[in-house]
Amino acid sequence: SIPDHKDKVTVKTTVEHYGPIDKGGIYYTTDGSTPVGKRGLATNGRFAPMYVTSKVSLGNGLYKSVLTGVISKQKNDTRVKYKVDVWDTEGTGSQFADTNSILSADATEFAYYVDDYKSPQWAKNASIYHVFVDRFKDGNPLNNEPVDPNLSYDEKLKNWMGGDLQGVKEKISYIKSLGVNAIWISPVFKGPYFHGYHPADFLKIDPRFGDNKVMKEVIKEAHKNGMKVVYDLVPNHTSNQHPFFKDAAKNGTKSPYYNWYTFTNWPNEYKTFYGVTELPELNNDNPATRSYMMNKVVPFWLKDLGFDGFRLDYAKGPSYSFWVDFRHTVKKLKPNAFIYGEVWDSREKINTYAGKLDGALDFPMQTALLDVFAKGQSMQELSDAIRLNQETYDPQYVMGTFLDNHDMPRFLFESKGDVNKLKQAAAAQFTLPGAPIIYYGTEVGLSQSKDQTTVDEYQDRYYREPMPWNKAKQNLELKKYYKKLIKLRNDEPALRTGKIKEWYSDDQVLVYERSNKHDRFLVVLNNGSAENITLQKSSDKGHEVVLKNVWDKKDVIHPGKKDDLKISSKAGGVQIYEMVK
Ligand code: ARE
Repeated sequence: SIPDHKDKVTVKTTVEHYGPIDKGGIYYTTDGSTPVGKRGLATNGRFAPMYVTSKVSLGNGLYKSVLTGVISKQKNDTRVKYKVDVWDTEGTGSQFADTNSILSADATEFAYYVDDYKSPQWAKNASIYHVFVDRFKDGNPLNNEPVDPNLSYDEKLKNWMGGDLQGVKEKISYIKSLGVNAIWISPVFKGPYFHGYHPADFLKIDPRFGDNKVMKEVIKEAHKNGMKVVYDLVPNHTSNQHPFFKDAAKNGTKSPYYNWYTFTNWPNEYKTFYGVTELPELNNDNPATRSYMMNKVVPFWLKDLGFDGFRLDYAKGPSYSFWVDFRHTVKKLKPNAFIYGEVWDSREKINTYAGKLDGALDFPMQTALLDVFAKGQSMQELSDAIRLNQETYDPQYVMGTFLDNHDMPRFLFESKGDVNKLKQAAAAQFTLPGAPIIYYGTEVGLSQSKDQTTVDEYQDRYYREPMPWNKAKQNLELKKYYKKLIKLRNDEPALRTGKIKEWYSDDQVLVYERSNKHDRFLVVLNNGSAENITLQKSSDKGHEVVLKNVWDKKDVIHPGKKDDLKISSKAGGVQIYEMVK
């Protein structure tokens, strides 16, 4: 916050942007509300003009400009919230996305210009199936890595297990049958490991996964079935086996790739991903690296192979500047592509990527869903998570909601195998805002054979066990339940993009409404024992409300005109009603 005694604060912002800008301004509020405004008109709070005081070209049409403006405030306004907007004289430029910051004492900020962005419509309506290629389906046994058949299962889990793109292709109809409309494909870069996250070549598919031809067939098949396909891109680092890194480590400053990495003490000390020496971090702010990423890597996956977007691995690694450029590059090639980041961090941090990216994975929501349903924490935590999401995330930002992924214990393992808890969590996931993601196998009850008890370097192997294709090993009832949930969401726009409003919450029960102009749904989640709850009829002003259970379509509740709405919630249950007047 800013010192009390000041009544004028100079705000200096450095903005990276495409094309010309010559004007700017600050929208600010002092009552804690989020400032809203555009091109000089404040919707709430106040507006102060800013002037461009310097401008340099960064090449490729990217510029860096410094803007200065002055905010006037009352003596006791300590929590000034503001956002900066820049545009060109014709008013065609748009605004940048770092909104809602709290003014600090020096009020100097680095901001990043993005288009007045809109996330793709399809992404807002997506349900995504997350495939981990090596563990999904072996479609071509001829490309398997030979692994000693005498190894124990636990040892095998550390190695390549045969899943490949041919297998994904064969299972497109299975994925389609679940009802989802998008697939996220784990990395298949050429590289040493089965998970693909150690790229040794950004432009080659590892032969153990397949080749360009089968990759294109996967995408074509998915498209034929009305599904989008998103690739898991790893822009932050390469394998230390990557020829670029090997060259830099061998030839030092004589190597053209020396500046592609950050050597702190050549050749053995360099910046890495999380201290993993096998993963030297790329210096994506180096012009040659940046240009390679934008002009070679992005077009390869998006245009040559035909992906519909990217899940961006460790998105908080590369700079904001990189993401501004990335967005511009992607949208120029494919305006409708969806780019969402893995920013495993707080909501506030995640939201700093809004506008640079279209969306992000919702780790805070995952934590809440896990805590409440698998671990039996208070339902209040979910209620808070929903409210904080509403308050924090940019409305255009598409949040991918999930219960588990390849980096964490499976939900069903955490719930100690309690399938009912998984069903509850999934029902919440599919009736909450965001784009729900299903980690392969969750829908058939895939869990873990073991916990990681001895901490070795492969802690995560049990999060990635093979998909059980044998129906005898699948929980078919659970699969049916998942299909029902997905279908319900597909059928009801209100559940996908409608508003959310909480009606009631206590430690074990949460009731919320999802609504749009046409439809209203009421979701009752109970994490404990049966309860009778009375909902205030506030918005229904004495109208008669009929609640229709979405599954059996029976009218279940007809409260009288003067009554409040009474609902009995089932122990450990989920009830979803359509509200009919
Ligand atoms: C391997 C072993 C692991 C071992 C690790 C470190 O398998 O058991 O712990 O090495 O020695 C990929 C592979 C992993 C592999 C890793 C390194 O999938 O199997 O691990 O490469 O070789 C942070 C990052 C987040 C990252 C997670 C894992 O912020 O971006 O850590 N997730 C992505 C992918 C991973 C992938 C990589 C990044 C690297 O999804 O699969 O790993 O490309 C807190 C922090 C988070 C932190 C989180 C987990 O909550 O806030 O920032 O996430 O804990 O550590």
